[in-house]
Amino acid sequence: MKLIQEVRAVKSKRELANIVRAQRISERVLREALGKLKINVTESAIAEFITKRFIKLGAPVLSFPPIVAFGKNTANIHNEPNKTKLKKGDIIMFDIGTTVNHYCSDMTRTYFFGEPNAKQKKIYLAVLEAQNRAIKKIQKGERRAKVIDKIAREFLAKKFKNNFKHGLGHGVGTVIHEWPNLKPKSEDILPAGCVVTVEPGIYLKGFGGVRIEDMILITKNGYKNLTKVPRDLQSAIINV
Ligand SMILES: [Mn+2]
Repeated sequence: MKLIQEVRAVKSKRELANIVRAQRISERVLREALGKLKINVTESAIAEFITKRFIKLGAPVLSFPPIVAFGKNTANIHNEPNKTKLKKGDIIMFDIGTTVNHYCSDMTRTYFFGEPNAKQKKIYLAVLEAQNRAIKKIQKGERRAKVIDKIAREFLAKKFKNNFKHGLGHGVGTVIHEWPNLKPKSEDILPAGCVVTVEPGIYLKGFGGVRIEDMILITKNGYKNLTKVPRDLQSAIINV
């Protein structure tokens, strides 16, 4: 017999449409927030802007309070937006999502305020590669959560030791973190029709961090990426 969490993980067309609508609204809000970035703006001002725009766009119940982090604060996995001001050379992290008819979206993007330095670039490209490897594994038919997690984790460990400090991803539905869990000890098998995040990250205390998070629909033979915001390095650089 299937557990209720496994039944709930498989989304109907209608459920999926709600998740996608929530995600598209998030993408619009992210674009707008990028337009508000300027020297000395605070994390909390940007977070408040994001919340206001979700309300204005008819999706006032957020999946979780927006995470906005500048500079060293990007090393905090769940940074609480504060009065930290944006400076040239900062890493910027957004982790945002909202709900449509109770269905959540979840997305993280990391940007550079000005040309990134060598170390910032190295972290970004490694996290992106880890994400791509995990997604490729899903594309090839791997459905064991811990194996998908391992692909990303082992790749990052070679370069950044144990600084990938959370699971690779989680299911998304009416709850922002639901079954299945993509993490090292998970016994979960991803069923076709479930929506999961793939969100590797590297966090270096005193320096900063990078996380890139997409929502993926698991299909019978592969996957569909539900996140439409580009994540190549060039797209992550904001001209100052
Ligand atoms: Mn997430």
